Formats: sequence, C-alpha cells, structure tokens
Amino acid sequence: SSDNRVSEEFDMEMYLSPEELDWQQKARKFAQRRILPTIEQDFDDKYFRRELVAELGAQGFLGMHISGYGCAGASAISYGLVCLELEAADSGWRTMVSVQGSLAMAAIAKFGSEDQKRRWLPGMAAGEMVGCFALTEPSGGSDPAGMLTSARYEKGRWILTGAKRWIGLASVADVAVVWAQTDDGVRGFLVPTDTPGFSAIPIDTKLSMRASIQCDVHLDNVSLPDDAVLPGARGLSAPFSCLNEARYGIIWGAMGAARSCLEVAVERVQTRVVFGKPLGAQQLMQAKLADMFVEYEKGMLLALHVGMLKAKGSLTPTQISVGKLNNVREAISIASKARMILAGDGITSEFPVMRHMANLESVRTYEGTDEIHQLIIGRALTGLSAF
Ligand code: TGC
Repeated sequence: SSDNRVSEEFDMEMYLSPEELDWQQKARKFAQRRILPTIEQDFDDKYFRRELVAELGAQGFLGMHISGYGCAGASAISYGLVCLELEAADSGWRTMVSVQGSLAMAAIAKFGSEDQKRRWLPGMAAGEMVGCFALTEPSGGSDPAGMLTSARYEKGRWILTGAKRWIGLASVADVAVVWAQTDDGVRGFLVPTDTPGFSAIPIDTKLSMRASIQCDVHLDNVSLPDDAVLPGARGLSAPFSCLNEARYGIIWGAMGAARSCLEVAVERVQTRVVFGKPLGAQQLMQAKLADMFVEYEKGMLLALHVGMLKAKGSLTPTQISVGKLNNVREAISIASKARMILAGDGITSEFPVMRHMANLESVRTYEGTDEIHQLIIGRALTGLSAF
C-alpha cells in the first residue's frame, strides 16, 4: 500500500528501541480502531468523543513521559511517536493528549506538592479526570507576561479574578491549572472546576480542530484554599517549561498529519487516470510528491534529533522552536500540495486532507506562532531581543 511506500522509503526503525516501536504500534492501532472510524463525522458535528479519554488513559498515553503516580515513565521518543500516530488521525486528539499530559499533568508533576500530585496525577493518568491549562487570555497568547488575571491573598485564601481564552478541554475538565499575577509574580493555581465562580464555555465558531474543545474561561472571585497554589512555580519560567513539553509533542505530531496527507496523495495518483495514464506518471505530480516526501523526511529527522536531545536532558528552548516552526510550517505545505493533487476531491470530507489542513492552522497558532518562534531563534542567534 502507499502507507508502506512512504514508511518504507524513510525507514526509521533502526533509530528506535523495541519499546519505542511498541508504543508507536499501540498508538497507531488505537488511532485506526478508535479515532479514524468516526473522526470525519465528529469533525463535522463538532463532537468531542469524551469516552475516548479513559481509553487513552488505559493505553498509558496520558502523562506517559512522567514517572510515578500511575504514569508510564516512557522515553521522550516513545511519547513523540504516540503524538505522531495520534495526529496522523487528527490533531484534536493529539491536542487532548498534549493538554492533559504535557500541560496540566506536567505542571502538577514539576511544580506541585506531594499532596497535589497524589490527589490528581493517578486519576489523570487513567483518564478518569481531565485537566486543562489556562494561560492564554482574550487579549492574545503571545505575551503571557501581560496577563491580567490576578490572584490576591486574603485571610488565608486566594481569590482569582480574570478571563482566559482558547483553553483546551476546559468545559469537560475536573481541574484547571490557572496562571495568575500575584504580588509575588506569576503563580499557578489548581482550581477544581466545580468551584463557584469558575465557568468554561466552548468556542463554537471554530472551523479547525472541530473534534476537540477549546473554551472561554471566566474566573469571578474564585476563592481557593491556601494549598491550591503550586508551591514550586514562581514566575513565567514555570508555565513556559510546560509549553516546552507541549511544543515537543507538536514537533512529532505535525509530521503525523503530514504523513497522512502524503499517503493519501501517493495512493490517489496511482489509481486516477488523466491524459491516458496514471496521474502518478505525470512529471509535475512526481515533482510535488518528491518535494513533499523530502520535507516529511527532514521533519522526521528533526523530530528524532530533538527527541535525542530531550532524552539526554540537553534540549534547549531554541531547538524546540526550530522544530515547532519547521515541522508545522512544512506539514501545512505538504497538506496544501496534497490538496492540489487530489483536486476537487481534496476539498471534500471523503479524504482527510482538508481536515488536516484546517487543524494545522490551529497547531501553527497555538504554543507559539511562527513569528514567536522566529524571534526566539533570532534572539538566540543575535543575543538581541525583538520582543
Ligand atoms: P523572557 O524574559 O524570555 O522569560 C521570562 C522567564 O521565562 C524563562 N523562559 C523559559 N523557561 C523555560 N522554557 C522556555 N521556553 C522559556 N522561555 C523563557 C526565562 O528564562 C525567564 O526566566 P526568569 O527566571 O529569568 O524570569 O520572557 P519574555 O516575556 O521576553 O518571553 C518572550 C516569549 C515570546 C519567548 C514568550 O512570551 C513566549 O514564548 N510567548 C509565546 C507563548 C505561547 O506559546 N503562547 C501560546 C500558549 S497556547 C495556550 O495557552 C493554550 S494551552 C493549549 C490548549 O489549552 O489547547
């Protein structure tokens, strides 16, 4: 099949351990069995298939790079491969795993107290509880230093006031990790979502990632006990270190969406006949496919490189920005070429290409836009900040 042609031509197996290959296979099978059969309909209906969360937990995919507390403690590359396979089905489900594992659980694992970790992590790893991560505000996401949400300390309690926007999973979450300004800089709070004053409303007008949920969140004098604060998180480096984790997963995930588009295009050109021969025998089609494949292979090698740095503990934010900027940008370009190759069929929901294209526009925007990552790289190269 075309699937084998793409995967065979870029044979990654030699880089991977048996355990990593197992994780990849497990995720691929899960995506084929549980996501792909209903994804077009769910995307069309704007339907988040909530029951899959516990199934993702049972597979070990939630917080899988965290050790202890019911989490799998898998390698960085294993986690990347799971993101790759889930996003080959749909970016919305890779996003679910990112928000739960890389953002909400990572914040608790990195900065939480022992009690907070015990209270939340095992249930979240099992997918019995859902978490969200509330950083971005209605005024924009690129400059979290300008956040307006505040927490004031009064008579032994924290009172949170403000608004957040684009918060994945918030309306189905049990706990929100909310970042707020305090007299002592930005701090993180664990807010059970049934706390009076907390509300989350899904953003209904999305034309992208329609099988997943992003919300407007309001915090109206939400009163929390003393121990709701994450004791280890002081300043913006705390949420940024969670964004690093999520951006890492995107570097792999985007290549999954790209692979799906490439596979469809390769298959299509073999069966469709134009000017008396298969589309795939036309030189201009082969040129497009070659360019798509070259960028796919480069993106996968970059993901592996970043994964190896992460495993070694020497991954820098600049390298993460190189990976996120390149792999999402090139995935979009691959999806766009696949759309051209499929012609009219490319704009229908009979093929996954337009869905991936639409989804990738969200992926391009969240977790740092192209421009933010260019400026992070530019700052690293010049020593000069353009922010
Ligand atoms: P800057 O002065 O650079 O840094 C402030 C402090 O943070 C530290 N830091 C980092 N630490 C860890 N990892 C990183 N990647 C870090 N980047 C910065 C830095 O060392 C410093 O620490 P300290 O201890 O000295 O205070 O801050 P800046 O304001 O100049 O940063 C500029 C910039 C543009 C790099 C930063 O603001 C940025 O990355 N902006 C983009 C933010 C972003 O990605 N927003 C989208 C988030 S997506 C979302 O919220 C939705 S969640 C997903 C969902 O729910 O679906």
